[in-house]
Amino acid sequence: MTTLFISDLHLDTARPQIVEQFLAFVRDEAAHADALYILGDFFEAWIGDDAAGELENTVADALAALHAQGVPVFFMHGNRDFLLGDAWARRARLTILPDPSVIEIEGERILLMHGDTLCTDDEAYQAFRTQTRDPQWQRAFLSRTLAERRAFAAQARAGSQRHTRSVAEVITDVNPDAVQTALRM
Ligand SMILES: [Mn+2]
Repeated sequence: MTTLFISDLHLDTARPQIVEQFLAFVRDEAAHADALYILGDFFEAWIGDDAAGELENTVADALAALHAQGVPVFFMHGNRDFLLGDAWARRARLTILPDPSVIEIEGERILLMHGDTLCTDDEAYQAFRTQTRDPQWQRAFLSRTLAERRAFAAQARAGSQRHTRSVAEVITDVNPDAVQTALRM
């Protein structure tokens, strides 16, 4: 039994070697696994399934091929690709899991999280997270033009970089108590 877990690949057209490594990983390793779990920030950014380009299509094809070979693929949203939706999930033949999820492998319970919910001291981020995970906010955002969405994403990324630089790491990192509480679930 081999279950594979990956996260934070931040796939991006700007870094084709990571995309190549992922495709090789699917071909050489994941193809022989019992399941593949992708735990968020798979993509550097995601502004809507309708914005999928060559990179996203190539990755969808690779995952769909994996599914066709009998390897189930699960995906959990990260803080970058939280807008990855049902349309792309269907195309890539993956199952979206809620964050957190508890799975069981060989009798052992395993807690799956992306981890950003554990950064409880970072109030600015948690406020942003609450806003952007709201279905109504997401509907409104996804109804905007691609150019508007790209501009928002660039702004959010710049704001996030400024925030990470200006706030102590102890604030932006996970809170130890939140980790303890999560592990007791
Ligand atoms: Mn992340």
